[in-house]
Amino acid sequence: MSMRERTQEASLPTPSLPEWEETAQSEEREGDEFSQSIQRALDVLAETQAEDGSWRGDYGGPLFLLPMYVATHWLTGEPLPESTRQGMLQYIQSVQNEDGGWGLDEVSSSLVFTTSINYVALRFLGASADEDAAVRARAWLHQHGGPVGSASWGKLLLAVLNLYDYEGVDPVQPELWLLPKFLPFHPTRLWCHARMVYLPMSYLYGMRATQPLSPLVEELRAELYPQPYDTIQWSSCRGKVASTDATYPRSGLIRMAHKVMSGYEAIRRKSWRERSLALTLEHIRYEDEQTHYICIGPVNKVLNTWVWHFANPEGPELQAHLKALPLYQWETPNGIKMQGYNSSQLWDTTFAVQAMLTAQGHQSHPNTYKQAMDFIDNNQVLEDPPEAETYARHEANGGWPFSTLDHGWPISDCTAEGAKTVMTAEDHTGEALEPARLRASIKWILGMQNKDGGWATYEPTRGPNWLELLNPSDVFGNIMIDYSHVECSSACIQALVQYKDRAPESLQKPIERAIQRGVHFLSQVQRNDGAWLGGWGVCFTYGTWFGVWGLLAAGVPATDKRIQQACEFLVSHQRKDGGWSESTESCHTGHYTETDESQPIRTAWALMALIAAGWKEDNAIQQGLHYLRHTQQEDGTWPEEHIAGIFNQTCAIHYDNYGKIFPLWALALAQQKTQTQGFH
Ligand code: LAN
Repeated sequence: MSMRERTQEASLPTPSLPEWEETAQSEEREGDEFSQSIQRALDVLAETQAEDGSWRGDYGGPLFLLPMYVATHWLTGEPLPESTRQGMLQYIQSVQNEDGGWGLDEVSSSLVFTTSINYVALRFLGASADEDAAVRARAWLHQHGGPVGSASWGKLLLAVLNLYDYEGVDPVQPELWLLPKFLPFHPTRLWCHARMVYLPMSYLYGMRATQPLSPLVEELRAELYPQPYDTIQWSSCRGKVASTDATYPRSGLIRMAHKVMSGYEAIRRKSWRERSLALTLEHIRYEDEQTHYICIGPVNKVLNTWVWHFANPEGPELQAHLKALPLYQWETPNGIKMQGYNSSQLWDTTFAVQAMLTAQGHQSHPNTYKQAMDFIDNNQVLEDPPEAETYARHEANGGWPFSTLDHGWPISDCTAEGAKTVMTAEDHTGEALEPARLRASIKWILGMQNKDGGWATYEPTRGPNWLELLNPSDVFGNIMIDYSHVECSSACIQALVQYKDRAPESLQKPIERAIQRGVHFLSQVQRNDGAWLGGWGVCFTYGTWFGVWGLLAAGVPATDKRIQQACEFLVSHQRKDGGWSESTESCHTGHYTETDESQPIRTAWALMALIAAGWKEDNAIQQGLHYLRHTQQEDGTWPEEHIAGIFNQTCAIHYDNYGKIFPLWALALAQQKTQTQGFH
């Protein structure tokens, strides 16, 4: 049965004994409408493309970021423009929970950590302590014991602001960087994001960086705590975490490590501290310079700025940091927030182009297509970091980053999607990326494969799994080492498969082997119910889309049990209206959980898996397409949906452009399948 027939079946009541001509006409109408949906979605992409050829969008969501941004201006005395100040105030108030607190992200329940620092930010931005938002926040905070129960990051941030005593901060010492490199817990073994966050933290802790007291700080000390500030027994606050903040209760090992480190802190040698501060500052400088002061992520961006404020307040480093800070700002109708990265531009653009190519959008929207390709072309990393070994950097030549070349840290799946995009573009248009550059990207992918056959994010895994027992964050899961992920692995397999026919003889074998090992990894991490758990998108629909595409690309037949089970899993969660509605809760609990309504992006992910697998049962594809077509709005967009991204199992993050890309891609894929091979 063709897709048109099936779509018609889902969307129209079956006529009793239709004349064949009538059927043919209505099929044609359906087909036209289908094409129109695709055209309208392509128009939206064209209309929303940024000048540099990429797509930019809201990449916010975590609620610990903006307070850090605001505090940077407070610390350095650099004034915020008035409209920015107001926009930030508006945003903080718009994401306050009904109970008066703030969650880890825009959709989660209140934590002491984020409530404390958002409260401080409100006051730094000029809100008075008597305002309703502040009164409600204080009530929540006092009920939960005040900042002494904050997750660890909150305590350190408050300590720098002189709103918490360093005696009550669990130690994070710069001397760890002086340890021999072969130790499995040497900082260079950590996931680069954890490494780059704890690096400036250890500097600030090591020098006990503290802002001088001021009248507002005195007021805040009185407002934040349920008890008088001077009566707090700080050393007993170490290790204390309120139940709201103890998402990952501390292991015996980290408790023991903290005890040892506290013991060391009492007897430490001055010269070791000085040496380690100098060494960590050198690493911080390197990271700043390599990333043009953008830094690998939002947290180390702010913390590195703070480091320079204390280390060299009049120096050029602080100025360079302040200049780059607004790259993290994003304005929404709800006010101004700080984003989770300097943008998601490269990542979104590779998907947008792949969706366009599937929809033949390079023909209907040639300028949009060309500019997007230029962006991808201009943002490939073409050199390795200097002195990579000294600074524990993995090679980078050939990789693509998540945001921009200036940021510069390449990532496995961003590189794979970049490579896939340029190869698919070549297949469609004949225009190719310079072969040496494409080859470099593939070699980089090959060099990133882990021993388990999978791919992690920025670096091959460097440390043992048990390092997770030393996770001191309280609120984030899986941050200690760079783990292999289904998404990264699938994307890398797809890129390698696509490259195989273009590969020089010398690379044929290594590529073939890497693909087989990758397939082994994907099979290993598939769950018994057929699903894959996504790490970076919500959640099973996202992970399963990647799992299925990875296996299919590697030549696993659609009839294989692994693919069949994955499809059955997806179909078993399809709703009556044809859509899928998975919620962020799935990522926290590991069980498929739904929101109140179907969501276009999740629906597109599930459909893309089913369509690629040629799923025949239950009219599932037709109903899904029907849902997508009928939820598309007049202007070609889909209604805004629940937050679609996640990281470290707990924190939700917006991927604004996904709503423009994935429904389009799913529709285009369905149309392409009909045209090329009949639907099945
Ligand atoms: C990101 C953003 C991109 C994302 C994808 C490329 C989508 C993914 O497939 C691999 C992982 C990656 C690179 C990723 C990892 C975690 C990040 C960097 C983030 C979600 C953006 C912000 C987050 C970072 C860790 C936030 C700071 C918090 C810490 C716990 C250190």
